Amino acid sequence: MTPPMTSTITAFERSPDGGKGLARDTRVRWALEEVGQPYEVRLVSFRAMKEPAHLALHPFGQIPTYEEGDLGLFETGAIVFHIAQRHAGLLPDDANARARAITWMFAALSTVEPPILELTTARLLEGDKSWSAQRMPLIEGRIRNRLGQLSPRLGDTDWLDGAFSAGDLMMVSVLLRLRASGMLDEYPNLAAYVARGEARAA
Ligand code: GTB
Repeated sequence: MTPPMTSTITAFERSPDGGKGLARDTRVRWALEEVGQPYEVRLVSFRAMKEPAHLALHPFGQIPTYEEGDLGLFETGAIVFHIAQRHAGLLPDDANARARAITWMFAALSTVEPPILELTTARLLEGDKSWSAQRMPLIEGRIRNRLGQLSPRLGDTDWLDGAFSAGDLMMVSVLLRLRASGMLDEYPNLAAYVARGEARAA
C-alpha cells in the first residue's frame, strides 16, 4: 500500500444545498476518511469551474476533482476506485470479492444513480414545464423499480457483499439523495442501510 500523501480535492465554494453534503465531493471525502488519508479541499466558484485552469483538470467543468502529485482525476467513480486501490480498507483482498465490490460501485453509478438524478433534474429544472406533473410518476416508478430490486438483494445483511466496501460507499452515497423524497422510507432495509453508512466514523 502507498504511504500517506496529501491529495487535494475540489468542492463547491457555495453548494446549492447550503452545505448538507449532497454534492459529489462528499463521496470522495468519505473514501479518504475511510482509508485515513489526509486531504485538502480547494473550494471553487461556479464561474471558476468553467475557466481554463479548472477545465484542464475537469473537461466538463464540474466538481469534484482529485490531485495527488502529478496525477489529476475527475469522475467520482474513478476517484473512489483509485483511492480504494491505493489504500487498504475499501476493497477486499480476495480477487473475486474485490471484483464483486467493484461491480457494486458500477451498479450504484450506472444503474441506480441515473433515475435518481432524473428526479433531481425534474424537480429543479423542469418543474415549470407543462408536462412536468405527467413525467414525475414515470421517474418515481423507475426509482421504485430499482429500489424494489435492490432491497431484496440486500435483505437483512449490513452491507451488499460481506464487509463494508467501496461498493457500499458508492451505493449509500447515491441513495442518500433520495432522503428528502421520502421514497427511501418505503424500503426500511434500504433506509437502515443508508443510516448505517452515515453512522460510520468516517
Ligand atoms: N459524473 C460526475 C461525477 O460523478 O463526478 C458528475 C459530477 C457532477 O455532477 N458534479 C456537479 C457539478 O459540478 C456537482 S454534484 N455541477 C456543476 C455543473 O455541472 O456546472 C451534483 C450536485 C450539485 C448540488 C447538489 N445540492 O446542492 O444538493 C447535489 C448534487
